[in-house]
Amino acid sequence: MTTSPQHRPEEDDGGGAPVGRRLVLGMLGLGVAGVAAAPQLQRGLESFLGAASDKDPTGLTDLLPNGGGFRYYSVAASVPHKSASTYRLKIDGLVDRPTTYTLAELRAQPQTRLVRDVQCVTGWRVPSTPFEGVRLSRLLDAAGVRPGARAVRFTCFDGAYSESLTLRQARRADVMVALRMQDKDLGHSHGGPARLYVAPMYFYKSAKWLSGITLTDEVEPGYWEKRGYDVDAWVGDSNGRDDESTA
Ligand SMILES: Nc1nc2c(c(=O)[nH]1)N[C@H]1C(S)=C(S)[C@@H](COP(=O)(O)O)O[C@H]1N2
Ligand SMILES: [Mo]
Repeated sequence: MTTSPQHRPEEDDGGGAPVGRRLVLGMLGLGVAGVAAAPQLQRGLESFLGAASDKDPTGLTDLLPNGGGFRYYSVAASVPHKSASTYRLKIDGLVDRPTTYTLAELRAQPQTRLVRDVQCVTGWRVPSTPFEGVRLSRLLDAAGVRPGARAVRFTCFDGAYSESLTLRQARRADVMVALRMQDKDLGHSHGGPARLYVAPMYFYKSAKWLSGITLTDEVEPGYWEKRGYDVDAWVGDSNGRDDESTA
């Protein structure tokens, strides 16, 4: 047994098994009822499927909702869908001009495109993945960050997940509110209509279904960080488990 914190949403308090895994287990005839009680089976299945798409000997991971080497992660059992007309992103806290953006307003801002590897802390990686959206620094400047602000907290309309960055990290040019991924509008399962994208950090920093950006005086650890993950999640330089043996 390992003593390091694990990255297994299906074992968390309140969460359900990720939909993609239910789908695959169902396809394999294993049923759904035993999933939450059978993390060992879950891990066995994961190694059977391969840790990344290019190692998947079965092609089964292509049938997951996200396909393309991505794993679907949600700590919430179900997440409401937001459309272009119902989506809102609110920026508040220690700012001079609290602002609520519609999706159209976010799309009307200058867009930045970045192509980097996506790296989950459990070992899977998706190389050269394009993300497009609005630089977070731009939204922060528009809101007028007050001198006392030191950190940014992100909240999600799944009602469960949260993330955080220092203000300095949040102002980096490779941190954005992403509206597109792989040259398509961000779909629901990848956190659409808008997610945070923190290119230089492990993918758990990239909060899906982003609904709130709050300027605060200090960093408040996010969902996984309260459960043992590093707040400063630089790829290759934190968590000490960037390898498949711990997935
Ligand atoms: N709201 C929310 N955002 C989240 C998560 C989550 O469970 N809920 N999981 C994180 C983790 S651990 C990873 S690896 C990525 C997965 O993104 P994907 O589902 O688009 O592959 O989302 C991150 N953002
Ligand atoms: Mo992850």
